[in-house]
Amino acid sequence: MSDIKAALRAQAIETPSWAYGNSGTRFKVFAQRGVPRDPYEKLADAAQVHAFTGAAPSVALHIPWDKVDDYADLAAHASNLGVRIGAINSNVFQDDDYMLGSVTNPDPRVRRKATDHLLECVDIMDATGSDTLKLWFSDGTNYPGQDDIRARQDRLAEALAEVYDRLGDDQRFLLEYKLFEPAFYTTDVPDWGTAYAHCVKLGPKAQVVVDTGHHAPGTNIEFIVAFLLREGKLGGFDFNSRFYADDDLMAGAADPFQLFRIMFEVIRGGGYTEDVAFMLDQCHNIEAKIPGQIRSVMNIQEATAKALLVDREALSAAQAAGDVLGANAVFMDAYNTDVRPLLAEVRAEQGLDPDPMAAYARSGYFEKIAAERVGGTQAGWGA
Ligand code: PSV
Ligand code: MN
Ligand code: MN
Repeated sequence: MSDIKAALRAQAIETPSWAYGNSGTRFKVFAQRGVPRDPYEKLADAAQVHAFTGAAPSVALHIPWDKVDDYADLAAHASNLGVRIGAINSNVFQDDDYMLGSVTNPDPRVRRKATDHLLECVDIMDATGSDTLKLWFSDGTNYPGQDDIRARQDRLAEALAEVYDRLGDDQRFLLEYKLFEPAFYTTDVPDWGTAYAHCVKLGPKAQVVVDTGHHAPGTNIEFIVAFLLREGKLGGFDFNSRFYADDDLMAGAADPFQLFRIMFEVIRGGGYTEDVAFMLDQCHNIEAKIPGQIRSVMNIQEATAKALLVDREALSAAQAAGDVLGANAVFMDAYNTDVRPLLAEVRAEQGLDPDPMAAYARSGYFEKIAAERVGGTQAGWGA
């Protein structure tokens, strides 16, 4: 049990700056009180999540949503708050020029502009000390015949190679895939296989990131995780929940069993190290944002604790004996264990309140920001 506790204490879950701002759907953004007015205040809110969970020491930025004049100063601010800058997320999907694509656009001028943005993100990594660049491309087409599918892959490969060559020795990029949206006919990086193939060609500093909301319904995500880990190509996760498409709901809310199965494969595959980033990619449209992040972190911790509890020896023995029901029972025993008391104990041993949700609510932080901050910004999504 002491091993399990140590593993839980070591877990780090990165929260996204955009989770703290106002967000919504294309129908309506419901503004909340006390939301941050700039990236500095987003970091302050993220620091609260870390303060109450002890498990969220880094914060992902999204550029240009988090554009500031002095990134080193922003990183120093994070450090003063007890957190650090995590992945730099590029944004080549919210500019008029990108209507027909960014790095895969048929127009070389637009491709240049998009690639330059990605290179600028590497500069921001240098300035903030971030070691990870996250690349998601909304590129694709809406109609058959609209553009040459193969030429778009060539353009993508060219841009990725340029960014790859710009990375420092201790930097990497994670290529994110998504089945569809906003492109509805072809998407240029629609699945893990496409992302994987590009990353393999480029080398060890290119890895795949799995956003749990980016698959067709029914996709076995834990298989993808097992496969990518086996190939040394799993760079991390964008965790969130989905009921229908890319819903960006709280991790572990829609399908905690799936989250457990994913965490089991991470642990089984030797991916429970700092090489595999556990990031949240969520928006809290109707729920409070800081508590929404705290709840998400706790949900991931619970899935992780259950996955760590799987009796691997008993499981292997049952598997080797071809004992289908026995193996499944070992697996389900772990999943059906109530790990909340264990996690409460781990927190207490770390000097934290065993109930982060209640402790945050009692802290008065929300009342303070609601009074101080007027006119918070939108997260970028729903803008
Ligand atoms: C795209 O749907 C995505 O998952 C990418 O990670 C973006 O950068 C992110 O959403 C922003 O929320
Ligand atoms: Mn994502
Ligand atoms: Mn997404």
